[in-house]
Amino acid sequence: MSDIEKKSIDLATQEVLKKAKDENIKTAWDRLESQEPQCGFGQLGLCCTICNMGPCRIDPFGEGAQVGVCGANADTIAARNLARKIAVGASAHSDHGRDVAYTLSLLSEGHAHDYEILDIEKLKNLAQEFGIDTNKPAGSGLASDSQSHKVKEQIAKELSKKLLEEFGKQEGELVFTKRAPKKRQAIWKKLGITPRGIDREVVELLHTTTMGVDNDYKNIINNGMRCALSDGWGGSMVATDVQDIILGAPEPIRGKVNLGVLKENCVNIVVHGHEPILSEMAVKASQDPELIKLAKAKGAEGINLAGICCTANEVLMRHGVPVAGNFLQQELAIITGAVEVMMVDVQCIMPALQEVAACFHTKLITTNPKARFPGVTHIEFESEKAYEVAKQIIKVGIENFSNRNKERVNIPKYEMDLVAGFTKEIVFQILGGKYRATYKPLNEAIISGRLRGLAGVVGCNNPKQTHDYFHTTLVKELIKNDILVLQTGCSAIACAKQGLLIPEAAKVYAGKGLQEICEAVGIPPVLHLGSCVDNSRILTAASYIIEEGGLGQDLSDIPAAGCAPEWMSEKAITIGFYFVASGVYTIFGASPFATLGSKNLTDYLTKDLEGIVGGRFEFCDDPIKMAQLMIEHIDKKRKALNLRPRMYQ
Ligand code: SF4
Ligand code: MSK
Repeated sequence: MSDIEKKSIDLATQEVLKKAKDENIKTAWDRLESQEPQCGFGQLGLCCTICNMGPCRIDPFGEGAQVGVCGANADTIAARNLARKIAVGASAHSDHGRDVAYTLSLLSEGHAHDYEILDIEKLKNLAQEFGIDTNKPAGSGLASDSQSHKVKEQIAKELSKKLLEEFGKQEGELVFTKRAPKKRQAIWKKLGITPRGIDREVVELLHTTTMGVDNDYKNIINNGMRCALSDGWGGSMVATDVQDIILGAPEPIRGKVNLGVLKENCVNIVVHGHEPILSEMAVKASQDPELIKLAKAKGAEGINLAGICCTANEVLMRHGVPVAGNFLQQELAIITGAVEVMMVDVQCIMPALQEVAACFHTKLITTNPKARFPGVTHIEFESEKAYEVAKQIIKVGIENFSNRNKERVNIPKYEMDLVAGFTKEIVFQILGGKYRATYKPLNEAIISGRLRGLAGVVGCNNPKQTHDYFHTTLVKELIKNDILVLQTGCSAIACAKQGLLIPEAAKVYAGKGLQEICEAVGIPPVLHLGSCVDNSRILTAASYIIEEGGLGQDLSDIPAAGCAPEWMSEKAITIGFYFVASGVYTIFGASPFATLGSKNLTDYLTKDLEGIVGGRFEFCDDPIKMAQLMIEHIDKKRKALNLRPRMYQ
């Protein structure tokens, strides 16, 4: 295996990495090498920088210091480090949710003219969930759609107010927690981890993990779980549901993936980050006849929009916009030499992009006041003039087309088809038919053993692991064993590139039972549910499964497991914690988890939690072993439910 093959299994990535090497352009893999050996104390979670008496570190061999200056031991330090990552991850997703809810508020007041309420049914359902009467009171004088219904803007106004209150709530619990099965709600209540206001949970976790507050590692983790739940059943759910309302709920849609989606003769605009509110407008602007005309006048054949990371997943799910790549391909997209503009919003945007872009004609454009680079063009997004901003950015790309050095363009000829856009509602419809939407066929498939179980495989890439290898090897092994895989984020992009997200993949890779289901309903064996915040769709879908009946009373009863095989982001830690706290057995991949320096904490996470919340963590660095562990867990749950074994061996 060559050095480049060790870096990535993806042929497009390998090709561009060769180009980067030839042209002496550094990427994340090179920078990782220059960091090695990475700090062992940091890897073990044993370094503390919380106060200015430190930094302190605990000797993992038991010979040197076993406590910091303040007296904190390995358990406290490792637990605090981990909990702070949960708080950061929750803040990122939840701040995204807040911004989307705020856009809904502006829209309801007539200030965000470029958006409209596209999913009225979802708006009404959500309003009812929040106790808003969608009928106008008799004699209220409110303008109405019909005799008795409030206009959608009025509902949106009341709803956005309630949603925004979820962030600052001082009393009571998050409304979305009621979506969980009753038994799960009771577990949270008993443990005192039902999340309250989203901001409150983040702030409280930061408070209790500062110097001299919470010193009990178990208590720190319990508070961490409550904070994580405020993301999964709070901020992320707000983001997902409100985006569906104002951008439209996704439906299964075909698309293309990998660097080959960049077009040699077009102006290439790449959107990257997480929040789709602006990129949605970029999609519209890229189809603007006036801009297409301008692009043609500059010698291009047209405007080609493509995405990276989760912003890509969002515009793919709703419009079929091609995906240029996942996290580790952001620099590579620029290194193709064919990108006129990379416009970024927030999260997962490497600071290195500025330097890589400077090697080419590519203009890096920041759009969010929260995420800027020194010296980089900033065109600020405002909901009130979203389309105008999107047009302005695309114009920059068009003007930049003539600066492209054709000699340096090298777009790898690799692209793959995929189907995305599976939501909890769509699964209902596909499986139950339009007029009798139900999860019954899914539950029955699991009960009968045709389907062995379900798996959620999510998360990032990490240059410490062979790019995409863990995601695809694990997922292939799971579907071979009749496990239907639900995916989000960069993991979905990884598997899509290997052809696992097309219905035809079932025949090639899936076990007989899963194959029968995929063929009967025309779905791929791996379902793409969206971006990282859309992990909330998995939680709600799992709750529907319990509601449908036959698979236990609680989320922890379902024959299901989760995994983040190539994770890197703090957000992945938060997602892991809200899955575990919701009762899901969850495996984290090879990169060292910042807990291992404390045996007590590691045991608590990987053993004790199962008896407390029904889910637990596992750390594993081999994708086949990960699959075996997930299958063992799924079989254990089947046995507990008294289900017959798998239909086909
Ligand atoms: Fe050291 Fe304690 Fe301060 Fe951490 S909080 S840096 S362990 S003195
Ligand atoms: S983008 S959080 S690298 S999945 Fe959601 Fe990908 Fe991980 Fe960012």
